Amino acid sequence: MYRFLLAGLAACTLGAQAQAAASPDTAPAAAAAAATAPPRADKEKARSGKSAQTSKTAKPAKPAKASKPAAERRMAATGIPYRDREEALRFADEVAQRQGLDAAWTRQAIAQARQLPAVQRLMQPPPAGARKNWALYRSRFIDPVRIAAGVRFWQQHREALERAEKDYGVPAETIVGIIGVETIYGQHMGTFRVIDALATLSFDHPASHPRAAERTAYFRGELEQLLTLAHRSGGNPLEPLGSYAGAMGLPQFMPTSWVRWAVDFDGDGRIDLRRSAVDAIGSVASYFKGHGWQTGMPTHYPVRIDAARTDLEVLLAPDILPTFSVASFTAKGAGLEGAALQHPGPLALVELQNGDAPNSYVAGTENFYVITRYNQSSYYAMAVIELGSEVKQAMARQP
Ligand SMILES: [Ca+2]
Repeated sequence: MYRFLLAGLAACTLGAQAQAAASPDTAPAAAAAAATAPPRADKEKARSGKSAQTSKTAKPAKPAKASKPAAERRMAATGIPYRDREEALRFADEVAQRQGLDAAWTRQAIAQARQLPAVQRLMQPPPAGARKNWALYRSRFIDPVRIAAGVRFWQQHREALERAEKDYGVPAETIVGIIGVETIYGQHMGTFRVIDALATLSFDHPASHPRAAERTAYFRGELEQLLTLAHRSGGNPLEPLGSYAGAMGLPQFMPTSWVRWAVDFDGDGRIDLRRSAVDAIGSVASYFKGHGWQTGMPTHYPVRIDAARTDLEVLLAPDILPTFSVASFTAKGAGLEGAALQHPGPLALVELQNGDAPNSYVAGTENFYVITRYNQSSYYAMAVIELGSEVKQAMARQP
């Protein structure tokens, strides 16, 4: 069903799409559903499979009354088409004009997109003020079942992982960590129609979200890209399935990321991130390389924090953006040792809250920051790193 996207890719100039740096590029798993876990409010990362089930089984927020006609009840359960929404149809016209598409075609596509109450519910921001909980967040992604699936994935795709590391400099364990956290190696890729998810978030994003306006603009950009890809390749924009945020395939790429970073890594002439694990592997590596991954650089180092003398206020001010030289970092009371003392680039002090327990800290490098370009969350990045590491260790124990 993604064949059309490849043709779309062929028609597009790679790199022509501006990557929205502040936007969630992909929409993986866990955070939104976890009120205590999500480090930021912008995590549409509820487990895609879980949300998919939700979409199938959840009742609409206001169930239709029994007296309503059957068609209306069905509509409430499956979503209201955008065919009567002037704003949505105007958007279809604008996309047609901007992208040089057939306006009747874009209108027809948008008219068949549906507003999904489940998507709106899943996109609600977590309650403000809740302490985050790294230990809880970690436990959602790192467990024996997911580690075992990671070992099987690594064994099955060893050649592609090695080739990705050679071509892009991104270690196998990082790629294995991403695909495991995102979809458990393809087990939960989402069952929402991508056009429904993107239309709902473009025209009916929950207004209560603190960044609703910015995110509406972001999702409109993604919807525009979906339509453009489908139109240029003669594909059906209603076909692709994905998460409730519109992310697709094993690596949960959004349409703009697909256009810009996805690669045909198995060489069959098309890009298929849903059925080709090899394409997914190459595409994740390509994404990281494109976001500045540096070959051989660790993602983080242990750090010693001393409440009496570490200047946390200054060290935490830049958040996860690596800012401090080793000398500056240690002068502010963040203790490093061994290889960390020789680290050539800037570091960030990464704080992970543990609910009521003491915080955890690591010294994040520029490669740690690159992982957060996949999902802007230090908790997400640590989960990816630790899952990859656990799978790697389990691989080493294999006979
Ligand atoms: Ca391919």
